[in-house]
Amino acid sequence: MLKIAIQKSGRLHDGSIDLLKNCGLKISNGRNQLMTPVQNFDAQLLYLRDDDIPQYVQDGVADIGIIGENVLLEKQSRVDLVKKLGFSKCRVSLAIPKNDSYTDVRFLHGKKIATSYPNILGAFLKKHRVKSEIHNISGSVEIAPGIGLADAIMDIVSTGSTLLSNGLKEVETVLESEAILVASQDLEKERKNLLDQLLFRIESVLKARDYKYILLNAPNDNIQEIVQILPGMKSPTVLPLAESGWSSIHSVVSESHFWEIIDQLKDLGAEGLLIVPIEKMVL
Ligand code: PRT
Ligand code: ZN
Repeated sequence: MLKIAIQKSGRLHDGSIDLLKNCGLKISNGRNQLMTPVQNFDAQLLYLRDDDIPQYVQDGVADIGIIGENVLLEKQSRVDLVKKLGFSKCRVSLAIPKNDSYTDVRFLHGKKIATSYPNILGAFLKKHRVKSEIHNISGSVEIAPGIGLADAIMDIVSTGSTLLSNGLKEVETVLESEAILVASQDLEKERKNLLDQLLFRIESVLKARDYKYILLNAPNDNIQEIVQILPGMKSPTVLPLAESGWSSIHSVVSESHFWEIIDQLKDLGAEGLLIVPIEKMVL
């Protein structure tokens, strides 16, 4: 039995549930429950506060967990980072009042900085040999400069609108973060096998999220050139169309690559492009 800890409610909850469901696990969303069994996989879900998950995994109360990388770095728990999961992306940044002029990190010397991430901030200041006063506060960090509690803050930023509406500007990115899968460092064999099975599924789901299935029609004269820029998993499939002189080409491309080559494809006479999501991808 593998015990999987996820956030009970908050920004990581839905992404964690979606990922596990996409891996084929039958689960309920855990409203009003601490623990639910997975019906079709030898696992149990524990619903916890995200801050508690690293410690529970370290202590073996849970075997694996999904948390933000920022939380792992702050807690400094002895757990393994198994996989970056690509959702709940954010950054931990330093921000100062928008009218203050900032040159570089030396600005922070002797200043008061409010944050909920004192360890991450301490390490950053040490690296840059800056001495500041760290104010550890647990919520609403962004109001600290406005009420005279601090000269700067370090907090999570996603769109930047919280900083903007509090009259602050972002001046340094200290850390890029996303949801990660962590595991206990001493999993017994049976649990390690279950983790490997789950990880295989997670990797198939994550690969599929990055890639799209592409179908397009092209004049036969340009097939060679189109195939060159559309490599596919092995090589693209080319099927004749009912209209002579034309073929349908099918392939798999990463979404970012697709946007890079779209103009080239059109210049080569490609028509009727369809981009279709892929659910799972096993290579
Ligand atoms: O109750 P529990 O302790 O479990 O949850 P929590 O309140 O501690 O955490 P939660 O749910 O807010 O966030 C969980 C994780 O989501 C964080 O640890 C990050 O890894 C990740 N994440 C992604 C974020 C954001 N985006 C985010 N925007 N966490 C917080 N924010 C907050 C931020 O603190 C700030 O107040 O959103 C505001 C900034 O957002 P923008 O869009 O205005 O820049
Ligand atoms: Zn939390």
